Amino acid sequence: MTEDTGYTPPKVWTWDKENGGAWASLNRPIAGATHDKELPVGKHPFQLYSMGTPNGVKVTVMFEELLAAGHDAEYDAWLIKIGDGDQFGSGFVEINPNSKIPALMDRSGDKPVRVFESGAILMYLAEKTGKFMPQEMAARYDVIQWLMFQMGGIGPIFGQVHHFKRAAKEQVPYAIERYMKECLRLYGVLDRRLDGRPYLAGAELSIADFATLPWVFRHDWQEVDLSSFANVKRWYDELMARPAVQRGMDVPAG
Ligand SMILES: N[C@@H](CCC(=O)N[C@@H](CS)C(=O)NCC(=O)O)C(=O)O
Repeated sequence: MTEDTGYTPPKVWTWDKENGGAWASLNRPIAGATHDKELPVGKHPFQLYSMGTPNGVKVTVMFEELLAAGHDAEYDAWLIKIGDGDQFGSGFVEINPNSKIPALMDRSGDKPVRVFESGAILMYLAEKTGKFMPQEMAARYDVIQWLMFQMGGIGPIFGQVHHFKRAAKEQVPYAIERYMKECLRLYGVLDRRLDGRPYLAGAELSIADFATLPWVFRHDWQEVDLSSFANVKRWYDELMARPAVQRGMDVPAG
């Protein structure tokens, strides 16, 4: 049974005002570009339009790891300020109709290729370079399923934890408890998976690790004590010690 909070949802919901809270200006039920704005283009083959959020830095970690491994993965990283609404500019929406960072334009071939959704960008770069995702089918699906676990589980749930703990205009115990329980359950899944395995997909470092690390990096926001998850902590400390990971976590600033 739902408790009476004094709020009755309208029969047909319409948008008439902002909802309050730190990110209220982004929370609007409209799709498509709101203004004309071309995107800058630099000299490197890859143009990345992004910001230093967990979904953003997973791609810069991948680029920095590719460069460290000797791949031709030079990129320009352009800051898209989501708090200022840059993601609703016409040039950005042409690459990502969903108006969310990160978005990638690969200009290395005859025709430019646009890719949005951070998981798809990681797969694209892995396939293009043959790095951080194996060819053999079973091993490849070990990577893909842990990447999807991050995209469909960790990202959305940890994102709601961050929202309700740090950005919501009021503390909503029901929401915080619901998402914290699921967040801790997901840490438990990661911890069990990493028991006796160096990386999420098994023996080899992969895009599944790059996708998950930036969300675990925010354990202080979630107020999760990593020492309660010893295998996650061992994996986290090892990855965070990698110079390429450290460089990737720092670009693009914002
Ligand atoms: N599933 C998407 C999520 C991307 C996403 O939520 N990006 C956030 C920043 S982490 C964003 O751009 N928010 C802007 C908005 O909601 O308007 C992905 O992984 O690429």
